[in-house]
Amino acid sequence: MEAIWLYQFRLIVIGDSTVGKSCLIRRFTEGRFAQVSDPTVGVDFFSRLVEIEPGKRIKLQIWDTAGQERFRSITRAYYRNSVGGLLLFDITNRRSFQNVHDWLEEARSHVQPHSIVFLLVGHKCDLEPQRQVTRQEAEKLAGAYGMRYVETSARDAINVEHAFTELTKDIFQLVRSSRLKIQCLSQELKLSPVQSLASLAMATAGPINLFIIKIFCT
Ligand SMILES: Nc1nc2c(ncn2[C@@H]2O[C@H](COP(=O)(O)OP(=O)(O)OP(=O)(O)O)[C@@H](O)[C@H]2O)c(=O)[nH]1
Ligand SMILES: [Mg+2]
Repeated sequence: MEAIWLYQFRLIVIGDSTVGKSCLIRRFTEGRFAQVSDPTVGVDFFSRLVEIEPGKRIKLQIWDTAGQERFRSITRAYYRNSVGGLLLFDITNRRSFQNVHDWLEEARSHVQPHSIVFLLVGHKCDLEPQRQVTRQEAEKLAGAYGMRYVETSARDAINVEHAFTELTKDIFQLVRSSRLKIQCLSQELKLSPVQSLASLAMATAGPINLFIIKIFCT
């Protein structure tokens, strides 16, 4: 029997308040854009399937966090079980770009000794005339952190699919190379902390649903 999805990945979306995190996620999961978007209170949850290769589907559990400082103690708790993340800034808001470093530090300090695969996202790219951060400097910063850089617009649906799919593929590559600690949804399957996909496939004789939560720093 073909599995509905091969794996579940937990993703976290972070960045300053009003950079457009909730709108980006809603565009991806619900296919719509609302001009008026209330600030997120604490954390919201979304999910969607993505097909990364023909017949290979991944279920994404997406945690939409509040950018406002007053919710930081709540949002911190969600780093721990995330395998990937989108780190957003608004290309029309230089301050949100300057804060990227702090967001990354915050994330790193809460997932150690593991790490999260981040994608740097320059959002609201439909507002080109108001741009305050050049693509070159954002690419340079992403490169320095070993991340990819993508520019998106929830309003005009630019690169939204691309951003989530590329991040999912990057995580999948790590799964393939077995640099993951795997937590299985099925209680019957007793897995060692790190187990190669090949041995997993042999053990189960077919596709299984895995809940990928952690990546080892290698
Ligand atoms: N032009 C434009 N505006 C956008 C886009 N995405 C979001 N916005 C606007 O940006 C504002 C903030 O969007 P949200 O998605 O609520 O921001 P957020 O990052 O979730 O904010 P917090 O929940 O407070 O952390 C809203 O007025 C949106 O309409 C976009 O792609 N283009
Ligand atoms: Mg929000």
